[in-house]
Amino acid sequence: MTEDTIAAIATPLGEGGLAVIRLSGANAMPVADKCFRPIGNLSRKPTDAPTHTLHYGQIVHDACDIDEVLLAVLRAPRTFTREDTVEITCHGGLLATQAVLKAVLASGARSAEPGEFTRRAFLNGRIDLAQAEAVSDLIHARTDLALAAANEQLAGRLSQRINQLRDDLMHTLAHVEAHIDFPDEDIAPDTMAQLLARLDDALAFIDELLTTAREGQILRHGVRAAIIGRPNAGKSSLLNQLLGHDRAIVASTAGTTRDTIEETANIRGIPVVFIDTAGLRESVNDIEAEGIRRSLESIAKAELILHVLDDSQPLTDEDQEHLTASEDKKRILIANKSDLPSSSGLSEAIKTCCLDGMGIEDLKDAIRAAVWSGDIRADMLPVMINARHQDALRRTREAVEKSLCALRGGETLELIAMDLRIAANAVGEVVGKTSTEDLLDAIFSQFCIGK
Ligand SMILES: Nc1nc2c(ncn2[C@@H]2O[C@H](COP(=O)(O)OP(=O)(O)OP(=O)(O)O)[C@@H](O)[C@H]2O)c(=O)[nH]1
Ligand SMILES: [Mg+2]
Repeated sequence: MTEDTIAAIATPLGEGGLAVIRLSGANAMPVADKCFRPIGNLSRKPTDAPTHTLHYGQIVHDACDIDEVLLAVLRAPRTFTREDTVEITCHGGLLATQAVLKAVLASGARSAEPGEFTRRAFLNGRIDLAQAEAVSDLIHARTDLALAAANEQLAGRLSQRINQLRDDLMHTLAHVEAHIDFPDEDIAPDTMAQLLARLDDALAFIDELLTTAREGQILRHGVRAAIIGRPNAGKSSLLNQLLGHDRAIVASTAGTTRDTIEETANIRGIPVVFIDTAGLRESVNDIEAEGIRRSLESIAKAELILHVLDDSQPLTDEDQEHLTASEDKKRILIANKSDLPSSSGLSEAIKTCCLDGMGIEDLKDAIRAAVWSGDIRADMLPVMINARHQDALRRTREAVEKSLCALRGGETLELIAMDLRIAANAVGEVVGKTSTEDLLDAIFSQFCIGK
């Protein structure tokens, strides 16, 4: 497979000033030769061009001129894939770009699979698996914080820590194996203490990494926050304030919102998916009843509840009921309509006025504080593991714990070595030191074509 020369459009499909078509593989230059006619004294045909140079010319197909382009010649190994690479910058627009790609494919390249460029970068040792995943995170990042975390991972911050952990485990394994070779000698007490201490350290370190999983999940997928409360409390007004534009219909009629409305906003760097819901009450008609059923479903699925209460009126029995119902959930109470005289008796609520945005900034701080735990150590901030890393690290932890128990319990060294090997393999999965085709397929198929 990696013998082929692959090609794809690397820029988003649609209308744009320019688009880039990327080719990678051993035959990238000869393939490009066939469809590129250099123009002017300074331009060369790709096979004759020095590396990292740019050439002006025409893409031709079946003796027809297709597009006027700039063609970059990038020779291995100083390229993203570590293979010979050609990047053709052509005119944007769906048809023009596709015509250039067609000419390239007709010259002997194959269409790239999703993520295949990045997969080659991984297979050729340019980046490890955690870094490859960071490329995808980078593309999909929805906030500056998510982008920063993806960049740190791409720069290898997570990989460094994972490699360190794996090295430590391998070191301990080597130590244990050395003793297996000399069965007559017992492990000296101070050596034993050292081994135990090392494994304890490894466990503590794995736990540190695992604490970043929730935040890692949040940065990649966002947090779901349901805006709930009785009709007319100001839920839709609050959604509009949080988004900064009028998304939902606001009206003085109770029961205005029927269907749930979902919108994502960047709240202090965290992608938050807000769900505006139908006001909760004993419903009087079918449509509203269905809306309320959906509200309850959203509440069940949300990680965070924003409970909007009307500060200008006394709390009703229904309000109390809903307060009790969401007691076990992470929630923020909002005393809205605080421009009017207060009569709700709410003390621990954030006061807002959705007519002028008063209190919205405080609410954003509270949302961040509620979903972003403060327990991540400062030096762990560049590290935000994903669900796959979490799974591998949990298995690592389990195996390290087993080997610790076995060591303490005086089990045979073979057994301890076996657990340590399982641990080292599991942690190696994070950076792709141990990986299967299936795993790679699963990861890279989530990429877009051209990446
Ligand atoms: N005085 C005052 N009125 C507000 C405030 N926030 C919302 N309102 C008004 O309250 C009414 C209801 O607002 P909505 O945002 O539609 O309330 P809701 O909770 O979405 O209502 P339903 O969709 O019917 O459940 C509208 O007339 C708003 O203008 C506020 O902070 N102060
Ligand atoms: Mg509403």
